[in-house]
Amino acid sequence: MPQEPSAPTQNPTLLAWVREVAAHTQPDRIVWCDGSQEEADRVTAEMLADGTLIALNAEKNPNSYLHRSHKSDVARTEHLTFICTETALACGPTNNWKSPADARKDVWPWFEGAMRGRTMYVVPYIMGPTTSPYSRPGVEITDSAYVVANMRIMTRMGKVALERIGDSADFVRGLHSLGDLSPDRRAICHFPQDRLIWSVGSGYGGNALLGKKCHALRIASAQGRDEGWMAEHMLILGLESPEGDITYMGAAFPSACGKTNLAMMVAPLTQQGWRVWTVGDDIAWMHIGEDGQLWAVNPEAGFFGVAPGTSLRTNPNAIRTIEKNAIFTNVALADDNSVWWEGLGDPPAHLVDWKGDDWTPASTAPAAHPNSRFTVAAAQCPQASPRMEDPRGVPISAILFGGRRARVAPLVFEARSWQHGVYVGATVASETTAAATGAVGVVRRDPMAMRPFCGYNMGDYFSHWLKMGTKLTKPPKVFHVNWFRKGADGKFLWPGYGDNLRVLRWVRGRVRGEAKARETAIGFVPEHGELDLTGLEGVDVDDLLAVDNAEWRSEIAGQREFFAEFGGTVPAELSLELEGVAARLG
Ligand code: GTP
Ligand code: SPV
Ligand code: MN
Repeated sequence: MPQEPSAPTQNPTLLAWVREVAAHTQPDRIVWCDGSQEEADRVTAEMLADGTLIALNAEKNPNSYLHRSHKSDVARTEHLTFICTETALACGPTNNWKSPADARKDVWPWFEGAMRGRTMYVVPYIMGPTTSPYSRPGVEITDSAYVVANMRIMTRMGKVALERIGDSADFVRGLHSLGDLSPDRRAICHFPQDRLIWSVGSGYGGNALLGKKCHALRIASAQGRDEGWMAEHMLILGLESPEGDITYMGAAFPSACGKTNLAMMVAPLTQQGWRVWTVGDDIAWMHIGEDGQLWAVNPEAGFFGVAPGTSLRTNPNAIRTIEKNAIFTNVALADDNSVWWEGLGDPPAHLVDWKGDDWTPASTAPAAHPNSRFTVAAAQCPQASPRMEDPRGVPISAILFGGRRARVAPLVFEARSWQHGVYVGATVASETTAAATGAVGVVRRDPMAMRPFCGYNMGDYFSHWLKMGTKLTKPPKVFHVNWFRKGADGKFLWPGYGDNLRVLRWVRGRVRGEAKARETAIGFVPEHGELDLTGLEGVDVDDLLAVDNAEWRSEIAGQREFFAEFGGTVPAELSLELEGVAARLG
């Protein structure tokens, strides 16, 4: 057993857990993280010394670093992610189930001695604005210095969190070890009833930064069900009009389907006077306010954003945000120690790719991993909303669901009601992306973009959505968008990125009762001429808004099959909405 340093807390629950974990994992040393600059400098220096980090060009990327993760550990591993409830029914058909007893039998032994020769970091953190009543603390124990550095950016970490926890036992416990990084001994287990997470065998993103998907979505969604609030895979943005009013919206798109980009969007020149304020880019915690509206806070303090596709043209705000103090993971390294990824611009004649091998423009494999990412403080975003730290959050007037659909889903449509909107969210389908391991480009159902992140049976989750709606006197209007529709030539029909503002303007218009719509079988689409297309050339908006009844009839068949997988836990209201659409399609 290592010598226990004088712990900066007397919290009996926390001390007992740290002791129990140390006895089992047997680290060489225990470090309690305080979140100070001095500590960050020390941890960074250690990672530079052992090769975990590579320092980037001090002029082009000041105070920024590159990390290359293990080649078999580059994305979330959904097939190794488990919800450990007593019954399989509580977990539901969209999650992998492991009983708590089986988790203790199968996974706990992988932690035994796992931290030998390593440092065990105790990382207290807060998800949510420091003084918000909606914020929730957690403690992650990890043997990865990279995780510590990322958690410092992504959460309010250290002393401030320990103070918030005080002597309370009410904090989420997350145990993380790199283990031997073998996919054969990798598991990410969630125990919603115990507010506990075990993650072993991966050092990457959502598998390892336990405050993010594990706590702020899987555990928090179960907590929200119990306590009457919602934890969602949503960006939060404020759309400011030339008149100065701001409409706040939440948008749930599956992983790598455009949340960061929409949240940070810069309006095209032809849309002068409009601007978007970023409140969050990945997760929203939403509560019912005393005014009967839905209020959202961003539980995170940073962005863990997809690098490929990010450029001055597509997302100038992101480029400015990552100019300094950033950690890049699995991007390519140029000869001058600056970073590069597909979509950034023309590649230099030589690069070192994400695996550490030489790369030239003649190489066939991508230089940056398709799921390579940047970690950066949200406050560095030039359009960071002044409300980002508001303890009450922001009032949400519209919720957007969306996915990547080459066909079927039009550019935008509005749901008929909250209940119809819950059905629209529950039946979202999207092509899979590199954000998780497995095949890319396969259409699957991803309800509310939460399929990989819901900590309980999604049928019950749909009921929770319906129940929240009955308590809202002013529920947000619900929309579905699709930036990814393709033409017969296989090219995107819509320019996307900043031009998505045109769709947000119509959404605002609908919220305010100003914009006109036309009814279709699936919902309301913009009336002709209602989308401002000034300055856009060669965009066939009729094609983009088309609702093909034949395509939708087979879509409905797929939705019925999906609901049937739940064996009766899908609320009757949603089947009613489904059959309503089917009837209107004829
Ligand atoms: P997670 O962090 O995985 O939850 O993803 P995200 O939803 O925040 O996705 P992000 O905004 O990082 O976008 C993922 C990829 O989609 C990037 O390569 C973007 O360049 C691309 N993308 C984003 N918005 C658009 C768009 O409007 N049109 C097109 N064609 N591509 C887009
Ligand atoms: C996602 O996959 O939705 C992400 C990245 O936001 S990760 O943190 O790896 O989950
Ligand atoms: Mn995400």
